[in-house]
Amino acid sequence: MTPTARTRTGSTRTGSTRTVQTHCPYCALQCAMDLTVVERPGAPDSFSVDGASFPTNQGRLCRKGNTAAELLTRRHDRLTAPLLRGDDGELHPTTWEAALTHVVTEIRRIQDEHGPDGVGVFGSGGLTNEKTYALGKFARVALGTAQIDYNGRFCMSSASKASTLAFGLDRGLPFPLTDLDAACTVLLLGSNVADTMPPFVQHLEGAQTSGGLIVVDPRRSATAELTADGGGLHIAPAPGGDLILLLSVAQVVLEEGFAAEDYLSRRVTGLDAFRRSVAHWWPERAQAATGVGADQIRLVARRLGHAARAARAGGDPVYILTGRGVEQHKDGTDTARAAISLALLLGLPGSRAGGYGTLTGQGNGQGGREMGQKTDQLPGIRSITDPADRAHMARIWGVDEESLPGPGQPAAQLLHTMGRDGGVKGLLVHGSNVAISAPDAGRVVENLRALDLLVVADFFLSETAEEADVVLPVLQWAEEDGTMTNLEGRVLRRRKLVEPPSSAGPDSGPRSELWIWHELARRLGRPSGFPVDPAEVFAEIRQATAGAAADYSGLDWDLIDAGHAPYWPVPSATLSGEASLTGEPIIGTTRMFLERFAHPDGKARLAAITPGKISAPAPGQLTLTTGRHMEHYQSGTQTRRVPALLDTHPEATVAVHPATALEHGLDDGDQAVIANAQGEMTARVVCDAGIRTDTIFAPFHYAGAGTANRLTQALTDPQSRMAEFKNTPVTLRPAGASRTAPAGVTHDAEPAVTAPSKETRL
Ligand SMILES: Nc1nc2c(c(=O)[nH]1)N[C@H]1C(S)=C(S)[C@@H](COP(=O)(O)OP(=O)(O)OC[C@H]3O[C@@H](n4cnc5c(=O)[nH]c(N)nc54)[C@H](O)[C@@H]3O)O[C@H]1N2
Ligand SMILES: Nc1nc2c(c(=O)[nH]1)N[C@H]1C(S)=C(S)[C@@H](COP(=O)(O)OP(=O)(O)OC[C@H]3O[C@@H](n4cnc5c(=O)[nH]c(N)nc54)[C@H](O)[C@@H]3O)O[C@H]1N2
Ligand code: SF4
Ligand SMILES: [Mo]
Repeated sequence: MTPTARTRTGSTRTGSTRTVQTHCPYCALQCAMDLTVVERPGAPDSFSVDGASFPTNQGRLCRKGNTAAELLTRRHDRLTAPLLRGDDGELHPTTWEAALTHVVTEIRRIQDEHGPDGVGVFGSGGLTNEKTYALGKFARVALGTAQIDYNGRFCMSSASKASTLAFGLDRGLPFPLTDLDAACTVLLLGSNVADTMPPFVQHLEGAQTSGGLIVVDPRRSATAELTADGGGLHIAPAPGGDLILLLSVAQVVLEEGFAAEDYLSRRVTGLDAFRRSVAHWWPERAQAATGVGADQIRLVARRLGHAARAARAGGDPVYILTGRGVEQHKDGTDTARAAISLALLLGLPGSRAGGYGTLTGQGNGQGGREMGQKTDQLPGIRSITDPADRAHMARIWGVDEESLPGPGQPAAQLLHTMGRDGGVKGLLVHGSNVAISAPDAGRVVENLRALDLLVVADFFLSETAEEADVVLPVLQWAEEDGTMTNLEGRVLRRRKLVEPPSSAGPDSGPRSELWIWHELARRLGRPSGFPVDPAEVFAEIRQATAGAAADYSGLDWDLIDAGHAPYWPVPSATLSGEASLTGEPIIGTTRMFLERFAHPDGKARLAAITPGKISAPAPGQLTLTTGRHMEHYQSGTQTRRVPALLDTHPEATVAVHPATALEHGLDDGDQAVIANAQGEMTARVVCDAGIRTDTIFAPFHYAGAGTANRLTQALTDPQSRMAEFKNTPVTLRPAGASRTAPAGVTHDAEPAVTAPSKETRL
């Protein structure tokens, strides 16, 4: 059971010491922390961070959280004044007045020439709810552009689409994270929580010790390693093999009578179509396409089948969870849908027997995907094409419904066409470093340079900001107030502790983004509607989302400030409170779908899933997959500036199986060149006997020649428009060796049956 979490109510002051109760600036686990500043006259402030009691982290923090305050003290590279590119081609400090005047003049010029859609906006799942909401409104109302999308397209879009199709609604974890503590079995696909959310691992301990932790990952990640204790399983498919693997597990579940017949008939539609579509994926057929032995596929199905049967009879629950490893593919939606379908077959979602969840990634990855910065969406997960949703938002925003644009281009398309025919000519970026994190980053950088106007708001000069015409210095984390929605759908308070550093000149210094949009809107002829106070924006979010799927209307700023961290949806009518197991007051919908799913008939949807052609590397090629180190966050703008983190992982690396390294003339510690038709990257080889021999793994955190996204292709999932980040054909050679013909784009062929290395087999 969860220890009681005290309500996290605000700030305390003793002498020159002040502490705020807040949450980590990085990932969606949103670990609670007490952040303290000691103000010393004549000396720089000093900061300390302590993990605090909250159900997701229970006092623990990872190395990133522990060192988060170091970024508050950086002076030499913190952006403190707006920068404007001069005639000499260099960025020079300027005043806000000059910077904003330039931005507005250029926006007007571009829109006069190319229409409102000539200017685009790129947002982020790292922004607070208030900033996300205001950015979506700014794009539609002040710029009048359809061209807004955000980095969550590269993160949560496949799982979000799949959950919406299957359940009618997408909340990453539709249950409290602490429900996992009681699990006997957890199937974790393509997620490396031991590195990406270390305090999360404590919630897997129950499943781990009872031998029920099953991790699916082409390499023996730190999380896969957890299966070594207690008799869990590590299954190592070839990258992209997950879809057929899941369909085959489902085939065995159906064939061997493990399906939850009663639950399926009461709560689910589409079973027959799904059953027909998986019927031919018997394990012996699936093993060639997945790189996983038929015996292992059966073993997974039987373990899940037995555990779920016991759970339905009142035993410990069973969960199926997905991460980016299975979702960031050109068939990521189908793969997430297959995971959900398996959970439905076993009778888990919306029941006490367990459930399905996706592990949201960015700090506000959940709120960020529901406040209207997605190109096809309005706040509350309203649809930008639905007449009733448009009418509601037009009323809230005080504009004509006809003036609201429709959907624009999703992230990859926006970035791959900008600066070219048919693409935007101006782009405003808030909270993303696309020069490093977007697919086919080489093309993205070329396109950034081709724009007439690139405006980047950041607190450091990211690699994307380096390309900008105008850089706007903004507030970071502990310098601003706001709310964030964590991976369980709980709405949390981010609290301001300190003022931003001042700058040398007058009329400069970092400003809040709410202020920036207020000022830009005013200059663009929208003098009202863009408040600078986050509490005021939050009040508008309540109205905007009232009656919508992601309903925040029953919340208010003071309630969240009082530390209740409610779970959405919170329609006004349910604002009554519910006592949790721990006595902590909780408001909102802790467990979703217990009575009904969110489709109009209350039922979840199964449907036929038909995999497309299977791609496999051509002879001589390897599959590159990408991901994360514990010490670096995303494009690394922040964590590459924390010395302790940079020292641990100072440069790009590539994990290569020792046999593969030998075959390619490489040894541990050598510099290698990884290449294909998109580009090349250079990385230091780390020999890893835990990775498949046909697969190599590189983190995407680095700039310059170490940018893994120089290699990723512009392929996207047709349903979610997620990019293919985790299955890229490449060649590998020692740095300095002569170049052989680069690998082309994915070649469609019968898949190579490459057995996982001995170490990765069970
Ligand atoms: N340290 C750190 N933590 C983070 C972040 C960070 O940048 N750094 N980012 C945050 C964000 S935004 C996100 S989205 C989450 C991401 O969190 P995760 O989803 O855990 O992160 P990844 O490392 O991208 O991928 C997870 C695993 O998928 C495996 N994988 C790769 N290809 C495949 C495949 O085809 N199939 C399967 N089954 N597995 C595959 C990789 O080997 C990797 O171990 O982390 C959050 N937390
Ligand atoms: N190859 C490969 N590529 C990937 C992935 C992968 O697994 N493999 N994962 C994808 C995923 S899941 C994600 S989420 C993306 C993330 O990649 P990005 O979108 O690049 O995310 P960050 O590196 O977090 O970039 C955030 C930038 O915004 C700044 N920033 C932080 N907070 C704020 C704020 O409040 N306002 C403003 N204006 N700026 C702020 C930071 O300093 C930083 O420069 O990368 C994607 N790219
Ligand atoms: S796990 Fe995520 S939220 Fe927790 S301390 Fe680490 S980066 Fe911060
Ligand atoms: Mo992400």
